[in-house]
Amino acid sequence: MTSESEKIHRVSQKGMTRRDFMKFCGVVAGALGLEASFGPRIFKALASDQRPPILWLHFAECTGCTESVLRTTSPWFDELITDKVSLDYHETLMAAAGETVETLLYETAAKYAGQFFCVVEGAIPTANQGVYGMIGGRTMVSIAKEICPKAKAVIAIGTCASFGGLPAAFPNPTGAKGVKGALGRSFNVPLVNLPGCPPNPVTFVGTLASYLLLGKLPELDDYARPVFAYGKKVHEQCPYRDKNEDRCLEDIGCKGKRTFNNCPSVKFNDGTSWPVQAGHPCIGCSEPQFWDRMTPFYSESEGRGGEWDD
Ligand code: FSX
Ligand code: F3S
Repeated sequence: MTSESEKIHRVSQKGMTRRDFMKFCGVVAGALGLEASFGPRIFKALASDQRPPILWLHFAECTGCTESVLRTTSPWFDELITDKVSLDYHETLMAAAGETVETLLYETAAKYAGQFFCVVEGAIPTANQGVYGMIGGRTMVSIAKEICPKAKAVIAIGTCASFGGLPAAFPNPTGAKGVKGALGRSFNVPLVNLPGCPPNPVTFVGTLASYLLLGKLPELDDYARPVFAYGKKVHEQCPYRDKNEDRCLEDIGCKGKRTFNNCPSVKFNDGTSWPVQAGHPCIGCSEPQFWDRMTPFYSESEGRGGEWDD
């Protein structure tokens, strides 16, 4: 076990002071819609030793969601996974591979049934019994059906895992679906969708911090998205929304009016920037079917519908 002072020392070694860490906790509190005074409580929760086990499954995706979370500089992802949570399985980050770790996945899921968080990254191909997505000789859909129902909660990270995303774009030959769509109506484990292609790492950390702090998952909307992050449209928070403001990008296809996300307020890369600030229209990456509904990206017109099942 690591004492709080050791953790602060470790953070300092990486050039992050206690003050920076406290500031980050204030950012998480802000993202969660809590008063700044909750910052110290979040600090305490993140510095505790509760360490909920996490099994992280990779399915049909680009690994951008993991890359996004790896940019969680405050706390750094390695610190988050070693000190704050117990990441027991993550194919991209594990040094080991092969049968040994496959066995570990199923053994850990059985041992911690009802206690672990299952993070799913990527869509799940379902056409032809799921044969278009295989890992270690098993279909992704069969892996998901074995592991997800044993979890305390499933966090679908990214638009692919939430709604199908790019793999589900028309004509979707692999029958790719998000977690809920692939596992069916009988799947009744609490599910949190964190869409975004990729999602904001603060939203992921905020979801975990919310659980560590309050002992429950955050309030969710009808699409199972946390209200603290997806309660407002991008347009509502956009500093350039005045049409007379030269920076408004609606004429070149900005989808901020149809997209729920916290990008303008939380931003990316430790609050450095977000797509519109960088001069690019919002392409609605966190919405269901965005590759079909939000394209063409550089036009105000609405694209095709396409099939989407949760
Ligand atoms: Fe999807 Fe994640 Fe887009 Fe990529 O892995 S949400 S394609 S950025 O990253 O699943
Ligand atoms: Fe995606 Fe639009 Fe934010 S493109 S990253 S939801 S500004």
